[in-house]
Amino acid sequence: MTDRKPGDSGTDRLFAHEQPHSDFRFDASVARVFPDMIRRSVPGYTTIIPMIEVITEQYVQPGSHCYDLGCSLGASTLAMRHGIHYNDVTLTGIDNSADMLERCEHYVALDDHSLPVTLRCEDIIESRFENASVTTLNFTLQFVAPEQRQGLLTRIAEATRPGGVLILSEKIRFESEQEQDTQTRLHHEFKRANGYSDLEISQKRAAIERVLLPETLQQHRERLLNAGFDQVILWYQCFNFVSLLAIKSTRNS
Ligand code: GEK
Repeated sequence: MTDRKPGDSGTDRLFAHEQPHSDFRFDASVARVFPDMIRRSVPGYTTIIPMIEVITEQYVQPGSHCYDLGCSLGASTLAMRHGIHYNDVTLTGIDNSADMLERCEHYVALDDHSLPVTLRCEDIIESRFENASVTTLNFTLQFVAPEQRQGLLTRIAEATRPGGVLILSEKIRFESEQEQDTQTRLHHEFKRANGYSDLEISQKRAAIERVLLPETLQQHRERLLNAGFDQVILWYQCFNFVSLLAIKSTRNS
């Protein structure tokens, strides 16, 4: 198709032409344009990434493990890496898309930080976590089957040290139909302002509808508390996209 190298990234035109419906998948064509796609589609993404570095720096503990679950091309992984100033900390990025991880390896290699990054191609539902201080789910939980979300978060909370955190960013939905409509319209305006056509917006929406299943802020809060986190803070919101900080209290130590 092109002679681009794996580290190159293209402009997202995946839904620019009329095409038969198929569910969205994190395949090679998505991996090729992913940095452009996520920046132009997710309000706040370009703010959240550098803040993941700031939050990691605050909560990482010496001798602990850090995890980036659903790491894609490693933007959140590298933000975490730059926030880690202990050389006895491990950082692991996990994704179940081999196409994404293949490109992720190149971005990690191009990055100038010395902390080793381990990349694992696996389903996070089956991953094992231990001795964690900072774990990130940056727009990944929304792709996990709803009935598997509580179990995953409980395993993360159990593996998290006192004083450790989970950074959880998600697209959310709203109880109020009126707010749902307004926030969705504003999100689509954001995409239009970033150069997506009405056709691209509607075809992407149809492709992702059965794959990305958003929940309300209250559902997320309750699940995180049930999982064993002690405090849940909404630290960022832009339209229907939020990021939460779930903290495991030091009192349990
Ligand atoms: C970033 N965090 O740039 N197991 C492993 N990986 C999964 C699973 C699963 N069960 N389900 C989905 N993924 C990144 C962005 S993108 C968000 C994360 C988006 C992976 C999937 O392959 C994809 O790479 C990632 O989660 C979600 O900060 O595209 O909106």
